[in-house]
Amino acid sequence: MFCYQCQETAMNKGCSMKVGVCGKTEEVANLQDLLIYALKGISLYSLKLREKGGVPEEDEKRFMFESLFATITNANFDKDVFVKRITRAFEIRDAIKARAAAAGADLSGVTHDCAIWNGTPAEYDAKAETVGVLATENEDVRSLRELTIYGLKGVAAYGSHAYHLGYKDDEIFAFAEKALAATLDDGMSADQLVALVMETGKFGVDVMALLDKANTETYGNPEITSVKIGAGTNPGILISGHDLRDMEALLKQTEGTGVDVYTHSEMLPANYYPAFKKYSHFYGNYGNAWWKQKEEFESFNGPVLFTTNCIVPPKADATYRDRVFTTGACGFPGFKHIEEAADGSKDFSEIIELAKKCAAPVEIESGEIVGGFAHNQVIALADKVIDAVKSGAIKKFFVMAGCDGRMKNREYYTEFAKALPNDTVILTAGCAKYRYNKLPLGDIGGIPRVLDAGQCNDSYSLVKIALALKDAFGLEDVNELPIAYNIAWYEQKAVIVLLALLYLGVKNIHLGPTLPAFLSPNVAKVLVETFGIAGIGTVEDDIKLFMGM
Ligand code: FSO
Ligand code: SF4
Repeated sequence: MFCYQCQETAMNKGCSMKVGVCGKTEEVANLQDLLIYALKGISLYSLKLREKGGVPEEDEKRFMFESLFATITNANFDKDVFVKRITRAFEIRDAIKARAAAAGADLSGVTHDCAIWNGTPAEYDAKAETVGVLATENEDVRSLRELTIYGLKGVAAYGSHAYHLGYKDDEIFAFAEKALAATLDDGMSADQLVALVMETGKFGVDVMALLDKANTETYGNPEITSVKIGAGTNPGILISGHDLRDMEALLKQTEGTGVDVYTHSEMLPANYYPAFKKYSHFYGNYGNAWWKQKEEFESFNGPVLFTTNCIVPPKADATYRDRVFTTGACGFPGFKHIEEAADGSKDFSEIIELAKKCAAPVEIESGEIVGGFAHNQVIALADKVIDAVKSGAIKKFFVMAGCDGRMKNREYYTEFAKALPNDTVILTAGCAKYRYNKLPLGDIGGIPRVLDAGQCNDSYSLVKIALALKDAFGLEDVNELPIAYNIAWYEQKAVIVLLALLYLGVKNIHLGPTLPAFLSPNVAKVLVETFGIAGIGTVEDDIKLFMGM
């Protein structure tokens, strides 16, 4: 096993023991590598099929994206899922190969082992050990290939959510195939690989725009909302992850059952959507970011539904193990998985019946938090915001989007938010917000000092807001705005958010709490020299740096 895809990787070098820091076993880590390898094999033939005017089937494209998604940190820990997916990947690969051949494609050049290996499940473990990240020997090539693949995982996650709502774009699928195939090409120069990374960022922008369209056209534009963070007296179901279609299905199916619905972690922004606010049994948000789940699922008392990452393996004595359900790309051995029916629906009745037998949640905090500052809402307030900037009431915006995590060094973000001068505003998205969204930071002339746009994919909103401000101030370059970027990352969706920002030309992004282990020194140097990427320092030094003091 060797995995270095997330921020919590062992010693900021790589997880190479029997179990990763996230709890992923060696077996699962290796099978994930083999699945990615099989997807590369599919991609080689998909490209050939496309050259002849063909296109992979819908279920094949969806399989590709959900498979990439399943390998994201904390998404799926279930070995059996990966064995099945690998077998299915080889079937799809061979089916696409046959269709490409039938269409007249010349397949004689497709000789890579991933396009032809056809072992049985009994052989997967041994094979998997030979196809991982370290199979690429040159550390810079490995770094750029993996940066591309991690970006693609983010693209695939967001693309999957959009797909669930019926929104898709074949260009994004085609790019993913091209990029996966390119990671096998030993003839690519470092410059070509850097260009591939940038192109991945372009598709990051496209997929976030697609998901934004899917979410807002289906459920309305997020609006300013006060979200209750206490607990009621009815039993509840806690829903986590990012999939709004699952959210809607759960709200519909729980209506009139006497069971309330609460969001956890990244599902908090569901509270901001008009289509969900109409449900009176949608109580509010319970708890904090993903990594607090071991305590918060205990006190919640009722069932929990994961629609995506981030799952933390429960402790041996966890009482909630039997009341956690997964759906979509995520999974954990022992958690019940709710499959999608052939018509695309999901039946959550087992979760609802279980909830009815559970005690109401224990209240762990009380009050309300305010959010819903996605692009439409902020642009509606643009005059107020622009006036505040022009009058000097707002000196600077800080984009503090991304992820939260369990390591102590993330206390930096709470301290940084506290130390920011009172004439600054934080623009946030993703679970990073939990480090400061409950602090009493006040407002500036009615504009809250923490503006939460939504989930990590809603970082797209932050970009739209920045571009609107650029136009409003008549600036040429988005970097001329009084906006600083101090972003926290954890997993691969944050990687695609970062690549999207770089593609859009945003400079001088500070990334923490540590720089990715998968950036080799040379690749890190390119990012520093070309984009001004930097890590974080002490709160005091960074405030001085950002405020130009
Ligand atoms: Fe957080 Fe987890 Fe949304 Fe991530 S819950 S860490 S970047 O999955 O996707 O922000
Ligand atoms: Fe380690 Fe992160 Fe990989 Fe888990 S996802 S094995 S913590 S690098």
